[in-house]
Amino acid sequence: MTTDDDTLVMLCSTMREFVDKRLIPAEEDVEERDAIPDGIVKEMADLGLFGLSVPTEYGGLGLSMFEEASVVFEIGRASAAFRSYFGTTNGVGTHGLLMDGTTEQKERYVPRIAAGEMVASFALTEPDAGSDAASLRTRAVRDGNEYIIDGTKRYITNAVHAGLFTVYARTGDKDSGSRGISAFLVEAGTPGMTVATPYRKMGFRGSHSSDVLFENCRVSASALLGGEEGKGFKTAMRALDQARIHMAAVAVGQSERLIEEGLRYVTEREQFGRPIGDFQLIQGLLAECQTDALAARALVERTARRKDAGINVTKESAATKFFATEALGRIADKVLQMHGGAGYIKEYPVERMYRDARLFRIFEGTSQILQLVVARQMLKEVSARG
Ligand code: COS
Repeated sequence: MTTDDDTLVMLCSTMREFVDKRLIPAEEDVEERDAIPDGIVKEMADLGLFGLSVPTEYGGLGLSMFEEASVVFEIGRASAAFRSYFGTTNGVGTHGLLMDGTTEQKERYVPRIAAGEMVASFALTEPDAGSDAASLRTRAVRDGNEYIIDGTKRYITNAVHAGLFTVYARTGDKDSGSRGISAFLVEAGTPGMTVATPYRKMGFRGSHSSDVLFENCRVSASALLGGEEGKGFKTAMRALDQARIHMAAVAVGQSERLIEEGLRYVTEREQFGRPIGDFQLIQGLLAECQTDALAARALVERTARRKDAGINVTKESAATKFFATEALGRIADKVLQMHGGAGYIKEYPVERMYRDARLFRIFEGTSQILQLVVARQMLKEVSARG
């Protein structure tokens, strides 16, 4: 741990208070207006949420993975849109830069990112390259002291807010696979780059995802992440390893909030002359939800501690996101069921949370891709033992 236990407890209780007093009361407004109020974005920046995992030398909070997960359990209780606003900046949009960027690249961008002055976005997915990330077709061709980028990126979260994009593009030939992919730091407003109107999604209102189009977009050769071609795919995979632990922690926060909502409802709602929480079938649902949430929390904590210990957690982070997000799906469904008809109308947060929960099993690796990552690592471990 980089922070002592008391400091972490204080930080988490500050976050809990912020969620209860500022974020939860603003949820309906965010849902209605499909936007996070500027004042709340500023408060999130002031609390350091854009730089949770950024080292203190760049102005971040410098939290370990365990500490970051502890904070995210709290923030994750609020509508997922709030976390999403700083999520790419604190996560996939910045991890690659921190892990593989040159000193100049880090000094140029990371302090502004950590201060919340520059939103960072992660541009990997394409119309024909989602789960099969290594098949991406966006090209970056060297031309003197510049690269020319051409291609389309899809479903890029926070693209409309971003000041910086880590764009994954092919510098090798079309058959170069994962080894022909490089990462570029592209600033918003670079000529040749266009951010499309955000998609209308099932949930996550207040969080925006758009296509980003590159047409003859020239960037300086100094935008090549780490100054070396062909390293981009591994950068993206390592960034996702870390981001999946963070995402699993958000899923735990959402699960715990759903359980709070369920408990409130079953203790207030009366049928057959008693609160419905008195009935054993409802108690069964409560116990299943609680068990799933406890198991997910324990798994996130274990994986985070192992990452902090310097252990490769590719397998564990995939398993953790897989379990925690599937658990969230089960919990959202059961808590809605406890609400009966009330769960299907917009007056109760569970209706929104049920729709939001669905995305967790898709972004930053679908459950199916995560299963594949886990099983492949297991088989690799067997063959390494010989
Ligand atoms: N960390 C470091 N290196 C990794 C890695 C990781 N987690 N995962 C893969 N690599 C390396 C491999 O070791 C291999 O290196 P060598 O070329 O030196 O052997 C290289 O990257 C290619 O790996 P692999 O052969 O496993 O790539 P595949 O194309 O077969 O599959 C999957 C990779 C499917 C796991 C990958 O494409 C993936 O995670 N897809 C999902 C992407 C995703 O989550 N998208 C969501 C959008 S972002 S919000």
